[in-house]
Amino acid sequence: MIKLHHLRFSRSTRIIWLLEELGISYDLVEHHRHPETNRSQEDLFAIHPLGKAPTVEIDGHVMFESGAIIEYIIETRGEGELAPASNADRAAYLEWLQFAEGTLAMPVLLTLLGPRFGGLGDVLGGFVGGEVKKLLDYIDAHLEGREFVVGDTMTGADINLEYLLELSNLVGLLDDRPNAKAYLERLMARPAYKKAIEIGGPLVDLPG
Ligand SMILES: N[C@@H](CCC(=O)N[C@@H](CS)C(=O)NCC(=O)O)C(=O)O
Repeated sequence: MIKLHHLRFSRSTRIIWLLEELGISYDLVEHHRHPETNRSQEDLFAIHPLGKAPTVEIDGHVMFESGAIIEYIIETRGEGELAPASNADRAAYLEWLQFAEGTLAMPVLLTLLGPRFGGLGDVLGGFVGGEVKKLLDYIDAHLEGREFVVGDTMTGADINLEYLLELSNLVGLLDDRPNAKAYLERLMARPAYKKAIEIGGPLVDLPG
């Protein structure tokens, strides 16, 4: 049985969503952020020295890093679901699966976290703003006429990307990117996504 360590208000909702899409049963262990620092606490560090969410206990391994977890679960338990429908799409699939955390996450998260730490300043702010614009424009253009980022069916790449688009949307970054916004809304309307939110709570702790 997969044991999923879920941190409230975090990316680990992705893995709840993945498991709900695939109809795989799992044990969920809920962890909470420190009320002041907003970081992981000892209970998550007791599972893995990095204290990151998501972390899963699977096939005798304690595994972190969303993209690897998504790929491993799809490969070992997906029975073809959420994998690219055609082998010809595999290169693009791996590229998009890794793009979310490898390239998009840092500038999006710095944009969101910057104000909490007194702003990014002109130089870093300029760099991050330029990256966010370039990357979100790229995603928006790629999604023109497409339902999913790869092929004609949903894959793990869509699940990994959604979290960062949802954060981007919260700060208005998708307002002028209609393809990305419509794609995000389609993903958020999926029954398994809604179930994941019911189980794991919202991705972000919004005031009020
Ligand atoms: N690239 C990693 C990032 C993992 C990560 O930073 N998770 C955040 C939650 S969204 C976390 O564990 N934050 C708590 C902390 O670092 O103290 C992944 O996609 O799994």
